[in-house]
Amino acid sequence: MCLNIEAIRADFPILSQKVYGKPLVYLDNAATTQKPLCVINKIEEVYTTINANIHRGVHRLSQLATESHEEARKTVQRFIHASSSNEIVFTRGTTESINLVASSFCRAKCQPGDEIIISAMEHHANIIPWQIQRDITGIALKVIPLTETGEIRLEDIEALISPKTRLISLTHASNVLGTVNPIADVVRLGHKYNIPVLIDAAQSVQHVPIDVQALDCDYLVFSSHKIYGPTGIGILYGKEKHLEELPPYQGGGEMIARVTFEKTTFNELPFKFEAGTPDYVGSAALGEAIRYVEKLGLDNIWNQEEHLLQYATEKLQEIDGMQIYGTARHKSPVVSFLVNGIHAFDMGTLLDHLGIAVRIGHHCAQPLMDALGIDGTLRASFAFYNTEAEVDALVEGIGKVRKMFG
Ligand code: 7TS
Repeated sequence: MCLNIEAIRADFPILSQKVYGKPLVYLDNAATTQKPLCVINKIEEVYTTINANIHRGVHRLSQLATESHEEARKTVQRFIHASSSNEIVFTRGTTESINLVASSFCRAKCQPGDEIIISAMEHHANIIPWQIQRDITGIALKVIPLTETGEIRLEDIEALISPKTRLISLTHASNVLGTVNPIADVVRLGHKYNIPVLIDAAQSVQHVPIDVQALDCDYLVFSSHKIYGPTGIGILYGKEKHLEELPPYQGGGEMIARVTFEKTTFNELPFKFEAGTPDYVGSAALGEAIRYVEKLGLDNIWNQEEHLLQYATEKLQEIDGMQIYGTARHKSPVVSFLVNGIHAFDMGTLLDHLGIAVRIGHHCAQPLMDALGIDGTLRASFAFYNTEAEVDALVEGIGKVRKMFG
């Protein structure tokens, strides 16, 4: 089925805005996605009808707010095909989810000298939490190198695995190169050596269906705001057997069973990892976003986005002096590029004045920039609501900027 993009765009009020008097061309979807009206309305609905702190009230509003929050957990469970809603932990986002696993996992499972494997294409969110643990626990980080096309090879991962490897933590899709990693193969490889695998799905869950049971990954993390939901909330999926074994990340209300000054026992999953008042407004809105995505269908979403990726790649390649970073066979809808002789900052600023929103810089992946030997790139990233006409506007805009630079 083909999506009716015109009708879909009407669901996103922000897309009809003008910036500097020009129609907004929003091509920064890998940073955050725009929100459909149903998500925006859900936030208002919770605040205007059922707002109350959850899990602790006998009163009606508290019960309704609790039901709404737990219903959202089930929606996430269904969406990623987890076997139990106990495996779905609400966090502040991908970053907090990885920090949670890094902190609790290293405390429970790692000795000095133990090793965690990550890749050279990771976002800082999947590097620094491990470095913090390296300084606390004495673990070592090992880094999977990239090929010329910006891909990883299973044999390179296997070569890094040692008896001291405790976890592989890998992004599903690179936020810079677009590379989609063969995560099912990586999980199989890890499990061959009894090593659990964490998947950073921040750049994939909005584009392709994910089935954590079929994939058999041990942990999977993502952010609501990149899948058309609100900011400030995200997901940690963990197999129940793993989450049972990990100690809490933060202490406070909600996460306890019994507290005395001498000793505290902790609540059951998933509440053990949810200290403090949860974002029950965000969870309801995330649930709404997921239903919106399900209604469009991830297969239809991917068809449209893959088409845009191909169209944009072809058109951009026709520009003189164009260098595209990341030419993997399987890519998410992200194109990073530089145009000879023009600094990304200048190009990004001038495109902005034409109403075109692209991201510039290192994209929170400085080690990757070092590996590429550059400071940063421009990045156009697409969502299903983008159009060929918007790609044309980008290409035309780049042409204008090139003329200005003679
Ligand atoms: N992992 C990946 C692969 C990401 O792309 C991002 C955010 C994160 C983790 C962190 O997500 P957060 O929601 O916790 O911040 N990536 C980007 C980006 O590419 N531009 O802005 C944010």
